[in-house]
Amino acid sequence: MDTPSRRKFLSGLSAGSAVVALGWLGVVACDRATEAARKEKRSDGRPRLPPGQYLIDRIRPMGGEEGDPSPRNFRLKVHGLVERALDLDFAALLALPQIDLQCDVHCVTKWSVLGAKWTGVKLTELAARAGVLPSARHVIFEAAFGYTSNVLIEEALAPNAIVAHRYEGEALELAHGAPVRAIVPDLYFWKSAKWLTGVKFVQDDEPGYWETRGYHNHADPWKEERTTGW
Ligand SMILES: Nc1nc2c(c(=O)[nH]1)N[C@H]1C(S)=C(S)[C@@H](COP(=O)(O)O)O[C@H]1N2
Ligand SMILES: [Mo]
Repeated sequence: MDTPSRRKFLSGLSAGSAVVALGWLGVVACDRATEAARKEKRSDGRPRLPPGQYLIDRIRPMGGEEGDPSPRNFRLKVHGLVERALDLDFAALLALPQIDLQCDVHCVTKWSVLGAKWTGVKLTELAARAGVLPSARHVIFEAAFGYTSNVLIEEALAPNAIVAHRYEGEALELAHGAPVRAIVPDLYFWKSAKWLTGVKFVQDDEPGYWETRGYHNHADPWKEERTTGW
């Protein structure tokens, strides 16, 4: 049997197996990178890749209620336990000292991205300008439609915690929090509020959107603090 339809069927088969083989090669390459990252150590001695995570190349859009992406309408309030509250528009944010940050990102759904590049302003910069009071213990990130996340002040004021407006050299995309999001690389990514509207310094903890829905209050990827264990 060598009919046109059979030939079509056979060529379809080989095209199909080529796609399967390419997909398989991709998986193997990715597994190698994942294994290498597991063996690599960070400067703090922890493995580059936290337990249970696998590598992908670019952050994935994970949803959420999108805020207004227009820089023109953007305002960021830095408030709470501070000497002088700040209310910054986009130009005022860009006028502050900017840093280029390269960091690893870990999502609780188990993907990680190594060496993600961000541009923005350090939380320590905002804290210094607002004059954070010594009584402040936690930072609450506030975002569009009431999304919040809570971070211990010493973790929010780590040198790699920033508010970012660029990812991989481009203005932040809407799905990733345009125009500005928080980045706290050493905690699971849900702490990194997108469509950021406020940074509030408080004394008493205020568990946020996911933290009041069963996610772990602290979210350390190396301790796999994913959920409260429901
Ligand atoms: N405002 C806001 N920020 C948010 C969320 C959200 O729903 N709303 N989701 C969080 C969660 S659960 C994750 S995993 C990351 C995902 O960021 P990404 O979509 O840029 O990958 O954003 C976090 N920031
Ligand atoms: Mo998430």
